Amino acid sequence: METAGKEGISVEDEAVDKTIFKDCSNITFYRRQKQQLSKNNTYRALLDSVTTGKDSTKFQIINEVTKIPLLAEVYGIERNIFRLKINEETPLKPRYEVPDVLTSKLSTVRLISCSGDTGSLILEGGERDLKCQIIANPFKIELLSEKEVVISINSLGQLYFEHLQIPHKQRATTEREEQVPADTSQESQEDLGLWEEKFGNFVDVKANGPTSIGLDFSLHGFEHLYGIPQHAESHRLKNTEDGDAYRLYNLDIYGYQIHSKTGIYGSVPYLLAHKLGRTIGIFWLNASETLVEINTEPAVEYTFTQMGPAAAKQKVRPRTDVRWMSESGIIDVFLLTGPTPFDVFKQYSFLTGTQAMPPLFSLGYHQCRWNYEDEQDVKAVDAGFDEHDIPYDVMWLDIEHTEGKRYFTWDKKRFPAPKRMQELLRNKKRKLVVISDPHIKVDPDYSVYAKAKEQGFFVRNPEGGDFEGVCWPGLSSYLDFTNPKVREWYSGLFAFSAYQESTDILFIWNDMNEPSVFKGPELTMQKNAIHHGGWEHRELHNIYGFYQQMATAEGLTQRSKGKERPFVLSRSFFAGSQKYGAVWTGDNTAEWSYLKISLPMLLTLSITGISFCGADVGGFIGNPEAELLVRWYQAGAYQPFFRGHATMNTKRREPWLFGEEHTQFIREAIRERYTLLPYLYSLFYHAHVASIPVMRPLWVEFPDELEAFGVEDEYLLGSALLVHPVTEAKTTMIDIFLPGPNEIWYDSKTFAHWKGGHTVKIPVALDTIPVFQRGGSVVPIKTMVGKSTGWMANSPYGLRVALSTKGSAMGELYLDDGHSFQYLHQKQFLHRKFSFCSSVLINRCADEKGHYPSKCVVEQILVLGFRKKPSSVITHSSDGKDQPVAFTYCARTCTLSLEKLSLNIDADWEVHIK
Ligand code: NBV
Repeated sequence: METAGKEGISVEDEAVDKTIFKDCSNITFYRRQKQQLSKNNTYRALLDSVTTGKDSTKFQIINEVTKIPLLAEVYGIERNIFRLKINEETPLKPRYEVPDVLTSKLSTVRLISCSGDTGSLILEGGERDLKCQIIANPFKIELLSEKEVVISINSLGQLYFEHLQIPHKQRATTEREEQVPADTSQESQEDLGLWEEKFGNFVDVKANGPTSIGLDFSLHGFEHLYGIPQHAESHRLKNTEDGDAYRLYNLDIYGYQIHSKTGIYGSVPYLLAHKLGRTIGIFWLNASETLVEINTEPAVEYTFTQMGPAAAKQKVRPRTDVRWMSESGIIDVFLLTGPTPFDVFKQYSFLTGTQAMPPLFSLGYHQCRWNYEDEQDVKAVDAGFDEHDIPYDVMWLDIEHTEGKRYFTWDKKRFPAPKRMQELLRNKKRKLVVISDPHIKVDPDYSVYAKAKEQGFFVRNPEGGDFEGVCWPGLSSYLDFTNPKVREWYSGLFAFSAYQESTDILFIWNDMNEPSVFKGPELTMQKNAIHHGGWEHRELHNIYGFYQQMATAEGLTQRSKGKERPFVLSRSFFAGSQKYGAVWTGDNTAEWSYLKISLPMLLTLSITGISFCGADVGGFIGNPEAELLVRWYQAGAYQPFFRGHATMNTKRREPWLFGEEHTQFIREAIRERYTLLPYLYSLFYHAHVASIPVMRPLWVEFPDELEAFGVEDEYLLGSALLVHPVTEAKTTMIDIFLPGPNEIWYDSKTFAHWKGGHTVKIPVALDTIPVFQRGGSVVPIKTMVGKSTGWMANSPYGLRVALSTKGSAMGELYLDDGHSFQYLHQKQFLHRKFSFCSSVLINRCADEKGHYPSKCVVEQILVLGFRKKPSSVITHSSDGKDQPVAFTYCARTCTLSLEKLSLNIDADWEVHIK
């Protein structure tokens, strides 16, 4: 095997070498910012400098010690979003402002200064009663809603801004010398890494000196915070101890530790806070290394007894302080004011875009392994699924499929006829995904390398040559995806004419795009590498992978002349990556604890815009025992991206290798996934058009229920299914919290029901997946499962109707061709609405704009919670024809089942139960 080793980590050795990765004590901008705290460096806003333009209100803020002014700008943005930018007024050169993340449709709302005294200024302009108060001395901003302070900014005085300086050598005679902050003495330079920072054997030479920024936010009344992926941590953010901030720095950490605030693979610098009655969001648009500290002051209640017999009570609201610190760039922060969780989701997607609509096949099951060895292996595994009657949609090929890790090529010995192999898969209505990493083997005979080199498309080192680092192919250069020309060229590499032996069933997987550099500091690119426009890598590290996925998705779209939806899985990501495809949680381990942590990790991604996410089923590293593998398949079947994957040197673990009983349980889990695809696809449509996460933490659906705020071992898939995967070995009983005192929940297998608002204990066997359907919902399913989604296009539908306590239910179905953009450009889609009320189920059009002829029928309707045996059931079609229907009723479970129906999915009809 021609594979370069990763320093400090061998594939056999599964422990993370901690000396490779930094903690806060090794991060000098963190130490500098912490030191500043003690110095009482206050800022004052100069309110007489205020100018109000069409888009923003500008004013100066001045540091009381250094007297250097900063320029602050406050913007009102449609949908009740505020933006605050703080930059140097006259920087020596421009500071990095993150491009390409914000959607182009952003429009500002003119803010009007409505009142204030000499010491403050109040701005308003949003649709609701929201005001932004700028307080001059010390500088502070308060966001008010109905006179209540929701967020205050810089109330702890942690605004921090390191101004660009002329490097030492040139500095002596310039007038700017006075502007250098007092703590840049020779002594502190060494300690605090102003111009140079050491870590292990690595020295980061900083051409621009210290450039870090920071700011604090106090969230009043809030003690539940979520977001800022990616960490292998709980869903609810924890308070950070000194030296233990959440780190946002995209790193390749093989077998990452769980319950750690270390940054892994991707970063979304965005958090949400929730309390009874309000949800808010803070989006810190910065792509450099970022740290977030969180500190909650709990609510306190004081009782004054001296005031007479009726003791007076005074309550101080809880408060959470959040401190953001970034290594460079500017302060550019968006306050999303909610007030509901769904409003915040909309506000965030208004800024960064919504989830791309996935092709239907990509919601099926994916089979991956590092590596499927050769064409024979692929054929055998593919046949194995059919032999064992297990559906799957996609076969994956890892790095060994290439000629010496030269992406876009094939290892001719292993894969002599890639097109033939793809035809085999195509005939089975299946797809292929192959890997394409961002490092390019240094080899003048490799055309991708030669062309990129010739055009100057690689990231450069500070001396001006191409940056070269070690990765899988050995010595490699890294494409500079931040350059639009490089992206355009790279996209072109996916054209059928350029990518030899590729066909339209081949899709792409971007790995190692943090980027991973084996001999680099923290296994990534040195921060002083140079990108397009002369920007240092430090400015944009966290957005590198985002750009690769963007260019890849663009390439796949272009190869079909804009007709077909792409599918791209990326390991690294940033805010807005949802527009380009799916992400996964990287190199997890085959242990129960990793199965368990996958839930909060995916919930966190889901609420930060990235609905299409998953974790390697089975655990990438190590060998899962049969029970763990079964449980992982059961969990994965109810998660958005569903892929089994394993590292090399692990035992083969295709679903049928663990004995008949376990094969059966895995088969059932995967088949259940396929049954649910109409529901899941409809949820993705809502994520795509309305920014509603597919996988939802309980607090999102039950925002008024305190008990739901900390739940992370169960979640809602859409609003109708509550899923509580089993994540512990040998479980025979499980506690399930069923939220909502006015809700009723139905066990999706036994149909037993419970009132919401408490925890129930239910027995579980190895084939039990605890899933509960919410009373009041209709879930569309497929009644027949095929070999893959392609085989199910015309298979019939079923409706699972779960009645609310009032005897009603609602649900939807979205469908289209499952692969093209016709739904968008030609409105070729169907959107149906099902409602059940007064014993009548109605199928109606939910969106008249859409048209899509479908041959599918609804053949089965199951009504849960129907209290008495009906005397007759009649279907009523739109042409006025009535037909009696046979039914069965079970009095014990209160279920009414209608079978052998033939009701067109795309027609209006009613079912009357008498
Ligand atoms: O390409 C090989 C693996 C891949 O299978 C895995 O999913 C990625 O997360 N890749 C990492 C590189 C090797 C890690 C040891």
